[in-house]
Amino acid sequence: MLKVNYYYFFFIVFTASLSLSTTRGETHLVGDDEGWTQFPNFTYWAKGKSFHVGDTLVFSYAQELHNVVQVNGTSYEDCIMEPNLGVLQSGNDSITVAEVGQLWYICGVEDHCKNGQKLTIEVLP
Ligand SMILES: [Cu+2]
Repeated sequence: MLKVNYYYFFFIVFTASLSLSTTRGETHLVGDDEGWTQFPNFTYWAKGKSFHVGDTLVFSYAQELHNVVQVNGTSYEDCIMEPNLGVLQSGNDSITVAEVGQLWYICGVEDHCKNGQKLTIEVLP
């Protein structure tokens, strides 16, 4: 009887923590301490991380040097600034991920994207 209660208790704790983590979402500081700049490798940065709906991406950068342009996959590959998906330029931009799927971001300043200032992530449920 005692054993059964124990299992029940852990089940409750487990389910509670699970629902807590899915509703809160995780915050990812893009590029970690380096931030959103030209030279970190964002493919490397994203590797091994998982991104879920409800998570927040924070792009931190010097406002006069960079911006964040959300693009599609083709524009990402070719570094085409396609601003109709949105341009962020506050220097400290938070994006809360709302949907499952692939997301692409580039810096639209000069040739920063071609120098590697681009990030793509796959958002999981
Ligand atoms: Cu830039």
